[in-house]
Order: sequence, then C-alpha cells, then structure tokens
Amino acid sequence: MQQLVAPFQESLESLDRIKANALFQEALTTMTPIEAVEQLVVPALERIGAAWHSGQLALSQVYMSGRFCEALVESVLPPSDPDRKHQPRSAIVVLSDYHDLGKRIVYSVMRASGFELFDYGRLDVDELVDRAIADKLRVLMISVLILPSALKVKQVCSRIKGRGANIKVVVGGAPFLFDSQLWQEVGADAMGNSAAEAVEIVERLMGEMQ
Ligand code: B12
Repeated sequence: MQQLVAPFQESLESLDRIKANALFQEALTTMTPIEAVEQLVVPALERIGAAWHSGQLALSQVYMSGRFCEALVESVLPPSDPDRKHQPRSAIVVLSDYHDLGKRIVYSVMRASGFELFDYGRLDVDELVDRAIADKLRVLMISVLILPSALKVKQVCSRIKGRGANIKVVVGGAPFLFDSQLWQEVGADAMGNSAAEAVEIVERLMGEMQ
C-alpha cells in the first residue's frame, strides 16, 4: 500500500483524475473500501496538506484533491447494516468549518457497523447545543478541520453541561491528530483517530452507560 501513496498523491496534485481513480481501484484489489480510504486517501491528503502548509502547493490543488477524493470515497462507501443498533441516541456534526470528508466517512462507517445516528450536517455552537438537547442525545460526535473550530468544542461542552444534559462528546479531525492533548483541553469525553476508532469508542461508551 505504501508504494501507492506517493503516485496517488502526485496524481491528485496534478489534477489527473483518471490516474487517481486507477490507483484507487488498484488499492481496492487487495483491501476493503474503508482500508483503502484510511491507508491511501487519508495519508495522501495529509501529505498534500503539509505540502500546502510549507508553500509547495496552491490552495486550489488542496481543494481539487479534496473534491476528487470525496467522489472516490462516495463511490465505495459501505452500505448500511440492516441489523441496526438503536442505542445510544447519537448524532454527528461538522462544527463551524467547511469540510465534509472526515464526517462523511465516520458517519458511513458507523452506519455500516449497525449504528443509527442523526447527520446534523454543519452547525455552529448555539444551534448545535439546542438541537443536541432537543433530540435527547447520549452521544455527540464532532468533526473539525481547523484549530479555531476545535477550540469551539469547549463552548459546546460547557453549554451542554450548563444546561444539565448528560451527553458524551466524542471529537475527531486534523487539529486533534496534531495535538494529542487537545481533546481533553476542550472538555471532550473521547477522541478518535479514525472512523474505525469512532465505532470502538461508541461501543465502549454504550458499555459504560449500562
Ligand atoms: C482537503 C483539505 C481542505 C479542503 C476541504 C474540502 C472538503 N470539502 O472537505 C479545503 C480546500 C476546503 C480546505 C480549506 C482550508 N483548510 Co484545509 N485541509 C485539507 C486537508 C489537505 C485534508 C483534510 C481531509 O479531508 N482529510 C481526509 C479526511 C478523511 O480526514 P479527517 O478529516 O482527518 O478525518 C479522519 C480522522 O480525523 C477521523 N475523524 C474525523 N472526524 C472525526 C470525528 C469523530 C467523532 C471521530 C471519532 C473521528 C473523526 O476519521 C476520519 C477518517 O479517517 C488537510 C490536511 C490534513 N493533515 O488533514 C488540510 C488542513 C486541515 N487545512 C488547513 C487549513 C489551515 C485550511 C484553511 C484555513 C486554509 C485557508 N487559508 O483558507 C481552509 C479552512 C476552511 C474552513 N474554514 O473550513 C490546515 C489546518 C491547520 C490547523 N491546525 O488548524 C490543514 C491541517 C493543512 C495544514 N497542514 O496546514 N482544506
């Protein structure tokens, strides 16, 4: 798999959609769709983000890479598991910033693993807290792309607690991958590095709630 990441990254950077698709299909011959996403798409996008950060790429290349990958991921997302687990009441949201891919993958993997959860799309703090409480959530999964959004999780957690609701907050996304302490600093109950970890965390929380 490692040897596919560099050519996949190059194909994205040069906006070669056909080559990117061919390399993704090659990965699918030896791994499941989610493995291909987590071991090929995610590392390539991480490298592209780092290259943009150090001035080697234009933001337009980052943007188009994200769009290509969204289409690839969308084409292989796993179907829902018919044997749904209805507990605990859960939702997933993108807090404040503008991205979709991480949330979409986590949502899809959760559903494929049998969990039913609300997809709140993208919300800001006040709207999110109101909705989470109105829906009587037990678990709120928050995905963020940039640090300012990650810091807003603190407001979400304190407002939820301030209103007396018992909702476990699970976070994920780039800022939490960069700083392993950040999830605790913003008052979250757990942080996941990947979609697979999201499932493990919710299963663990379900055990603790019983
Ligand atoms: C693609 C991308 C974009 C695209 C997004 C397109 C889209 N529709 O999604 C565009 C071009 C729009 C963009 C814009 C910006 N970006 Co950008 N972007 C990226 C990039 C390259 C990849 C992100 C991505 O989609 N990765 C793939 C997904 C699948 O990974 P993921 O989100 O991390 O999700 C996985 C895990 O984190 C986890 N997970 C995610 N959510 C959750 C939730 C839970 C509950 C759990 C358990 C797990 C979990 O599971 C997922 C699957 O494995 C990253 C680089 C990086 N290292 O992440 C930079 C990056 C995130 N961007 C960055 C920046 C700064 C920006 C901009 C501010 C740039 C600018 N100056 O305008 C804007 C901000 C836009 C905004 N306000 O929202 C920085 C953030 C730095 C920081 N510490 O805050 C990064 C890290 C680049 C860098 N190295 O500097 N970006």
